[in-house]
Amino acid sequence: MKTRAAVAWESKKPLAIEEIEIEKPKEGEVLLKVIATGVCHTDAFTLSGDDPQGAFPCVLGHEGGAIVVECGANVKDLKPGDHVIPLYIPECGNCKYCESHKTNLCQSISSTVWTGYMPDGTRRFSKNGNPIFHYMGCSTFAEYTVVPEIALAKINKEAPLDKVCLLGCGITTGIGAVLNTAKVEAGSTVAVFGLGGIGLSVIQGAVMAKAARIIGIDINAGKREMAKFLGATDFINPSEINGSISEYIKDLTNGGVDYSFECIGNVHVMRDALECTHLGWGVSTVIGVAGAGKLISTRPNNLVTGRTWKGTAFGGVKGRSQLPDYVNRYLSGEIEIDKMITHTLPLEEINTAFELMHQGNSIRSVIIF
Ligand code: NAD
Ligand code: AHE
Ligand code: ZN
Ligand code: ZN
Repeated sequence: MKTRAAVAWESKKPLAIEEIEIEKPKEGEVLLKVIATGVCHTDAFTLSGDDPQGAFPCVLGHEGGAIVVECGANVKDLKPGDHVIPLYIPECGNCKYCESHKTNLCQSISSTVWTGYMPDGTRRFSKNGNPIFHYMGCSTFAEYTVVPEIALAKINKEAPLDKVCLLGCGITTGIGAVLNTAKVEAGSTVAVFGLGGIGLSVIQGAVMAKAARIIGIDINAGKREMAKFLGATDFINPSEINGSISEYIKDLTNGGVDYSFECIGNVHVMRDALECTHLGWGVSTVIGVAGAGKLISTRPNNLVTGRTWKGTAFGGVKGRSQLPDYVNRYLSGEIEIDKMITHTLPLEEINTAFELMHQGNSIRSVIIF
């Protein structure tokens, strides 16, 4: 069949709205009608050409809300009409990672999902007989997409898909980083570097964890208002201070914060985020994704003296078993999504969503099909 899609034919070029072919779902796979999708900075990162695993041409997008249209053979727990959120980290339930409570990084299809293939090593998208790569196993910038059942979280049908699509990445990642990865305790001091969809969701998570002081840091002064609305107690614009931001934060917090989060993808800021944590117990969590060849560094003594450097993918959330509860927590008013959506655009205007992100004029844009 045919589907409308925003195709990334090559890196650094705007997406092209095209009609492309999509094959029927094969064994264990599900055909979805995507209702809405967010645009995450990771889509822009891959489109920039900096992603060592980026494969072109591809259909980007990984923050979707969708309805099941058709199930391939041996699909066990889904049926047409079910509402789902595609997962870039699946949950097969059987691998040693799924069996461990220490990680959400199911590895059952990792050899294909990150390089743009379906688990059987083939692709479902094509144009004029030429195959097009999938992206993060989701490819939500297409009206119809095919996703393995193990990479679909079935969610409450009452939830608006044009809102809870953001739980497919940004909001869940930020909240989960605080609650699952860093495990912030009540009364803690927290620094959040970068206040986009991820950093603002870290602030939400820090409020849930009852952090006493939440310091938001962004070079875009326009982020102050939303940071404060969500619960930040302080806002710092690094371009307005003299000297090092880590020293500035240490002075402000009587020796450093208990927890910090890097939500940008800048290796220099990752270092600042580690170095602004408190001697003896500070924990810094890397969320931002950095390009090929980028490395982090700090003086080892910063770790010898009791700081911990951590990282998180999708906030440590196991998608099929834990994401449905995030949806319900949105429905009960516990998680803020609506105010994070600054723009709602049709697929034809998806390039505007990337421009708004690069200009710092959006938090999240949601594309409606
Ligand atoms: P975004 O573009 O919406 O937000 C980034 C923010 O960082 C912007 O507000 C920008 O002004 C700010 N910023 C840029 N440089 C800065 C600096 N030097 N100091 C302070 N602030 C600065 O991006 P996003 O969608 O929130 O994503 C943030 C990062 O998280 C990206 O690298 C993305 O790829 C990554 N990410 C990781 C995961 C994961 O699972 N680990 C999930 C989603 C996104
Ligand atoms: N291809 C990239 C990987 C980037 C990355 O770390 N992705 C995150 C999700 S970002 C969502 O917005 C992730 O979940 N990673 C898990 C994994 O196994 O890589 C690169 O840098 O190589
Ligand atoms: Zn993302
Ligand atoms: Zn698994």
